[in-house]
Amino acid sequence: MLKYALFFFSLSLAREITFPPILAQSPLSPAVLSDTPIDIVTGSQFSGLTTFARLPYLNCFNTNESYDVAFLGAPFDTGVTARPGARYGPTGIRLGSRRLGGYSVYTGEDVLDSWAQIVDCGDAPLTVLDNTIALKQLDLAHKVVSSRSTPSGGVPRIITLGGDHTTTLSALRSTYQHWGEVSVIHFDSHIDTWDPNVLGGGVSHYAGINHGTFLHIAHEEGLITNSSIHVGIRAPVLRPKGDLRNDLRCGFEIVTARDIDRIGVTGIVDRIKQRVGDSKVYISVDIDVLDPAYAPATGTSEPGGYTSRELLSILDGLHGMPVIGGDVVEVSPIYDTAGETTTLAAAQVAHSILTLIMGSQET
Ligand SMILES: [Mn+2]
Repeated sequence: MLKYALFFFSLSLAREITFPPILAQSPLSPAVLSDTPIDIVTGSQFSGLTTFARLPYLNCFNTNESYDVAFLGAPFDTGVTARPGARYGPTGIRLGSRRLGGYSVYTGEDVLDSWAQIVDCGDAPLTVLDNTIALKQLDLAHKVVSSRSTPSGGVPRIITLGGDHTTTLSALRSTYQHWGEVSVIHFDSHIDTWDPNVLGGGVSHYAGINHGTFLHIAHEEGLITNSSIHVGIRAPVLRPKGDLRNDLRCGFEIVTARDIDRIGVTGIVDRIKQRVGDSKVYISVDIDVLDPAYAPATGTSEPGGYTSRELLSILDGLHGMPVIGGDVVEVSPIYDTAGETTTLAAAQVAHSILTLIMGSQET
C-alpha cells in the first residue's frame, strides 16, 4: 500500500511540461510549419541521414534526374597490401563532412550552395567476396552514374569516396568514355604504377590488380596521358631502378614529399601546371599523402608527409584547371583518432576537389 502511495506522490511532483503550440496542432501541414517561428524544416548538421555535406541523396543507379556533380562511395578494400578497412571510408568521410559549408575565406565561394546541382549517390553495391566481380560492379556503377545528363545537357562529374586505391581504375575507365585520355594528378606517398608482375601478379592474374598497380593498368589500357604527375612521393620502391623507369614509361613525373621544403607550395603548384599543360585533369588523392600525424587512419602510412594545410593549399592553387573528376581514397576510419582527424581532412579534400571541378566549369 505504501508503495502505491509513494507512486502517486511522485506523480504529483512530476514537472508540468507545456508543449509549444506547434505540437498541439494535428495533423501538421506545410502551412502549419510555415506559420510557426520554430523551424524544423531547414535542418542542421545533425538532422536527417548522413550524406556528404548533407547533400540530397539520389539513387543514381535508378533515376532519370539530372545533376552536375555526384559523390559516389566505393566501399572496396580487398586490393590492399597492408591494413584493410577502407571499405568503411565512404561512411567515414561523410561523417567527417557534416560541418562543411559556408563561404570560404580563401575563395569567397560557397560551392555547396551555388549554381550546381550536386547529389550524393550513396555507395556502389559491391560484393565483398569476389574482387573481380566487385570491380566490374564498380565499372558499371561509374558508367551508369556518369551517363546521366547535367541540367544543361552536359556530362556530370563524379567525385569518388574510396575505398582502396584500386577503385580509381573504374573511375578512369568511365572518364575515358566521356573525355578521352586525361592527365592524372596523383597525390600519394606511393607511386602506384607497379608492374602487376612485380606487385601481386605472381600469385594469380587477378591479384595483379591492386592498389599499387592500378596506374600501370590505366596506362596499359590507354586511359591516361604521359603528362601525369605524382605529388608527395616518399615510400621506397621495390626495385632499385626498374620501378622508376616503369613509372616514367607509365607517364609520370615525381614531386617528392621533401620537395616542398625546397620549392614550397607555390613551386609545387607551378610544377604541376607545367607538367599537365592544357590537358584535362583527373585528381586522385590517396589520404596517405598526408603525414600520419594528420591522417593516421589509412592502410599504408608513411612518415614525413604533408600537413593538411599544405595539401589544401596545393589543391586550391590548381583553381581554373580543367578538372573532370576526382577521388579521395584509402581512408580506413577504424584507425582514426576520437577527434576524427583523418575523416575531417578527407572531407575537406573532397570539398576542395568539388571547388576545382566547379571552378573549371565556370571558365
Ligand atoms: Mn595509393
